[in-house]
Amino acid sequence: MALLSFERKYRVRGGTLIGGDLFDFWVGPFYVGFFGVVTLIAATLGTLLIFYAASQGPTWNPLLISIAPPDLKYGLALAPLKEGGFWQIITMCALTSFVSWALREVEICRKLGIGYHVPVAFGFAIFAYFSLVVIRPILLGAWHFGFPYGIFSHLDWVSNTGYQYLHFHYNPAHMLAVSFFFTTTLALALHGSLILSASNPPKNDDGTPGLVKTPEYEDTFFRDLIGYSIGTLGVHRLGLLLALNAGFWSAICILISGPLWTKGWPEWWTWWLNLPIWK
Ligand code: UQ2
Repeated sequence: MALLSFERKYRVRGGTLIGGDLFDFWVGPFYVGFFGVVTLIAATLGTLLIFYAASQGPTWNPLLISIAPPDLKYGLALAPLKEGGFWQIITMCALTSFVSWALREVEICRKLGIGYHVPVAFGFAIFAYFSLVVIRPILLGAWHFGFPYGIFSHLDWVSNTGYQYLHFHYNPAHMLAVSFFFTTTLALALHGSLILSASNPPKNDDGTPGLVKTPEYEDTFFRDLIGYSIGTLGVHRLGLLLALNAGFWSAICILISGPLWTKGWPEWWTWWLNLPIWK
């Protein structure tokens, strides 16, 4: 089915969570919906606030602009705008816009009658951000512990927070997250290259285009190589599992740093080093 006739067939009324028919329309290629309106308002307001807060700061250098969270003394209270209040409102705009975006994805899934895998996956990314700027600051008792919104300043925050625990690579949840990130890139490299090898094969000897190959060729490649093929559906299940775990353990590794473990992460491993079996 051609793209346009497919869209005509599936651009159907209904599936909305809120607003009924009121926002159930498209602008050009984009489905709007109640959550499209909310996303647009929150993202625009947040972006304008970033620019306004930046205008109150000492620089327009894009690398150096930084909108910082409140001082420790404000605890979990609202702070004056120029002392972290901008950061607080920008954070609320960001979260509102991310969650609305996810719910707009849900409405599109409902219209199409497909699963909620994409919004669920995006939910893991939102959870990671939410962990950094809401859950961990609340557990530590102050918005101060959120990260600053600036290019260099957020890098400084990551480095300083890492060194606060002496060597963040010894954080077991961080180890899991990094391993999942690496395995995700391995899986996508294998999958992307395998798909291209079969769907965009070399030219024939006479210069005519090579024939697109079936999934059996993909299975056979990996069966010849390692005696196992995970399959065309399985590789996507694996990819989603790996990617979601990367985000999930990233969130866990920062949530346990401070709220659960305040010493250096290398010291956490003493339980293992002191197991009686080594004696
Ligand atoms: C596969 C398959 C695909 C793939 C890939 C594999 C036909 C098109 C990449 C091979 C993947 C395997 C064996 C899993 C590797 C495990 C990890 C943890 C990276 O079999 O089926 O479909 O794209």
